Amino acid sequence: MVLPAGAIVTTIDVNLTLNPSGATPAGTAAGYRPLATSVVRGTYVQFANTDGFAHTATAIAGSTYPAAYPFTNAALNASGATLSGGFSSGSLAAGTTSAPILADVAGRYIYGCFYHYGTPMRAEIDVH
Ligand SMILES: [Cu+2]
Repeated sequence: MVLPAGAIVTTIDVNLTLNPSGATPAGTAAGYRPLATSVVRGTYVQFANTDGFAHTATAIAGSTYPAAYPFTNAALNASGATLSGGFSSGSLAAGTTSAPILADVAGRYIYGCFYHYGTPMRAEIDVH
């Protein structure tokens, strides 16, 4: 994906080994840093896996973390160019970074990891 000139990209760190867990408006979260990322509408987010093993960052419907496991195997494939349209980083190998995703509509977007949702590897993006 080629970003427009002057595009602002916020990188969310993906690391279940090092990033602390904590409370967020959507519930208890872990594995991403920040656990609640605030971005301005019209900017982009991307996910950088700095861990030693694979993760995903995959959209979850709703605005609080569901108790039941929310993903299908589709999470393992990269999809989605906008937060509002749903997205997945796909399976991000250690040391890799996802495609940028446009923060197109204000709101709270929750997401989590296909492999470690129960850890609880999940977080939120708040678009203003
Ligand atoms: Cu994970």
